[in-house]
Amino acid sequence: MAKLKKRSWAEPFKIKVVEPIKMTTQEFREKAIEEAGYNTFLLRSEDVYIDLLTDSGTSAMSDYQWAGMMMGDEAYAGSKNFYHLEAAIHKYYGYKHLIPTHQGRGAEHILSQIMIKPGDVIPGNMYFTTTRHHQELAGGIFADIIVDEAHDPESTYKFKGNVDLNKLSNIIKEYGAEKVSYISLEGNVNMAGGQPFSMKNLKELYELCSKNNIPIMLDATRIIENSYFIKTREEGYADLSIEEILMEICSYTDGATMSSKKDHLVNIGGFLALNDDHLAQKARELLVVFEGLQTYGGIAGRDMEAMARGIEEAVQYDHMKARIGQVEYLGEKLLEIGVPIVKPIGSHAIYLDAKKFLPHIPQDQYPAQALAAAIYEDSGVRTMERGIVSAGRDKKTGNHYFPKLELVRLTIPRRVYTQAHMDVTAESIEAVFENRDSIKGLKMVYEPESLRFFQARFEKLT
Ligand code: P71
Repeated sequence: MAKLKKRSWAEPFKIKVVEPIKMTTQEFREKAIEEAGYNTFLLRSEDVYIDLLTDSGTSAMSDYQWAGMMMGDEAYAGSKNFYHLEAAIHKYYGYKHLIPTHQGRGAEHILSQIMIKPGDVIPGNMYFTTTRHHQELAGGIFADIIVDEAHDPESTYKFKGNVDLNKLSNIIKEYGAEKVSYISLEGNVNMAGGQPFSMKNLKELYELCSKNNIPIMLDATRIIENSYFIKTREEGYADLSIEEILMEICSYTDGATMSSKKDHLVNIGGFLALNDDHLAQKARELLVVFEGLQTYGGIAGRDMEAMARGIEEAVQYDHMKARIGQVEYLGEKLLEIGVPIVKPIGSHAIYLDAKKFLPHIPQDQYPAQALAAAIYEDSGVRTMERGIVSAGRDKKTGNHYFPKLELVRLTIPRRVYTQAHMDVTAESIEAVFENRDSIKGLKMVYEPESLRFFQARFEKLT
């Protein structure tokens, strides 16, 4: 027998329940995407074969989590599941106050309202759509302080989520530290391609912020995945557990917003976590107006239990190795084929570089949107535009933002698809790549005022 050259990862679970998915024809899909205004958000999920729209709320829960769902204490006040979740946050993240919210943007809303004064600036390592929107609704101005490498899909820098401290210093000089509400620091930066920051960079950021009395608020949505990258990519961290790395990250921050729909392996839920007593009190006052009572904040007791249990599972090394291993498997296949993708491969998704994929389509004809539609037409694989449509318009000038990154995201739900699904996906992308010259640009025929990507409608240009 040939000697084994490598030892593969495999999922640390077996499958107990399956959900059949529908197979459709090309003709059916062409009609479906046309009816959806060439917007993958407007497709019916039952018309999708492999759903790579998002990793948000799409995870498969474990039997341990499902068992927890049966233990839901749906009391209006003081549910025991709240205390389980609170204990999990203390144990794994270390924050003092837990303020549960229905999902991540609920936490962003409250954080923005309690911390941002009109005219303040909020520096961030790139932006996330809902995060920036809530900052702007509170009267704040977002300022991008991510390293330049993050805007370059070709750069293979290992920590493209890092903050450029010079950019931050310049903002502090320009506005004055008292005008900086907080640093909005995202783990595994979604819009940059799922790219991590390093612990070294965070420590330097912490020093600079401490000197200037500026709090750091973590977007912890994928911070466990960021912790895995620190373990596997950063010198000095290989022997630490994901748990230890996670706790160290949080120790340099003052609080966090969380969409549990990602790292925590649940279908709904999120929270705001804070260390400061006074801020937590202000947050709870808003919580009861917008979300729910302080011990449920818009989530059912059973869902809080599933979150608490999901956190325990998410920090397991074997889980992360398989989760990120699957994303890398798909990414490496695409690289072999020669498809332009953002490098290095991130934790939760593969991002196609639509500018390179479709160089004949100008950015204001929405190349990423057109590519996402073409992939659906080819195979029923649903992806998401992350380019000019997602970036929206500058409120002052009314012009489109023209982001450097014009991407299509193939987002992998956790514990849901198999390696064969990844193969089928890669083969579809290859087929679309071979026929790329025939793909046409789009015209926007309906544009919502904010977060337009969710509901905008398009027509094919001829
Ligand atoms: C994703 C999502 C879900 C989404 C949101 C908006 C547009 C399209 C898709 C949600 C995030 C996120 C980060 C880093 C906060 C939220 C909001 N991501 N921060 O990637 O990735 O959380 O959806 O629970 O409100 O598909 P929420």
